Amino acid sequence: MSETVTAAGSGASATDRFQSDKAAAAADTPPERVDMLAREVLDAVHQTIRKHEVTYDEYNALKAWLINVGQDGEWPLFLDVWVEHVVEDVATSGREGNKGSIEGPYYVPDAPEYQAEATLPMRENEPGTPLLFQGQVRAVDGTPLSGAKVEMWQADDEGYYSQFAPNIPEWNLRGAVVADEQGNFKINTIQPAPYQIPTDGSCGKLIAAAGWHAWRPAHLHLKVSAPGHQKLTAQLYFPGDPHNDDDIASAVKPELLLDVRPADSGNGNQVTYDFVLDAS
Ligand code: MBD
Ligand code: FE
Repeated sequence: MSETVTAAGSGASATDRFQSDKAAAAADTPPERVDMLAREVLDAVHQTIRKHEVTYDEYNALKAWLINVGQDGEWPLFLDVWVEHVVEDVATSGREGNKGSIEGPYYVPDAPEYQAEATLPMRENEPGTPLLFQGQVRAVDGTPLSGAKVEMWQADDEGYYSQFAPNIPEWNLRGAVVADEQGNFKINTIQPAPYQIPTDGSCGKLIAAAGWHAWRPAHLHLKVSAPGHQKLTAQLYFPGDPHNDDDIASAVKPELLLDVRPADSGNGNQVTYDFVLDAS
């Protein structure tokens, strides 16, 4: 029997991933700052309770829900969907180069590396519309960034990510492409499907209880880096997607919409998108 896709399955994978890649690199935050931040967050919670006269039943429902978020492994999903976009905004507000967007819970480092013109790893007859994604990486002053690295990861045509859903090859639709001397790259992939965050876990319960929807518009994830420059984490979106205007993760910006056209090859679509990186 094949494993099914569950919130607890993808949640456990995302939690393990985070614990092994990022949790150890905890910020060295001074106690004065921890004190200030913790107090202000708690003050905001207390104020909300007083303002809306939160009941014991509601308090206990919240307590049970918070316990379940952890048990489902959905803290990475919860935080990346409802909090990360503000952290990203604050962290990148001074940049002159490309707008970025949130990383989300499904990045995996050290994907297979390719030179300048590549096809992302995919299954034989990978379902979906072929997409040629090409562009150039430059500095703010227009200098091409020779040897820049473009890491890309995305959902498949059913909205599933490799390593976070069962029965998908390990590096499916994940790769790192090293641009040529002129900073140019060409990546062959397929167009991802819109993504619905798991509805059978705690995040899904919140969405249902609040009468929200669980959709993110179809998107490509990217990290673009070059020596001496700030790494750009971005997502790119497809015009016409019904959820570009109401992404559950609030991670769409107008600068991140692609201008997709029929491919010159006659096979699927193509799009050109250039990246401009700020100096570090
Ligand atoms: C995703 O694919 C995603 O990109 C984010 C930010 C949250 C949940 C799923
Ligand atoms: Fe995603």
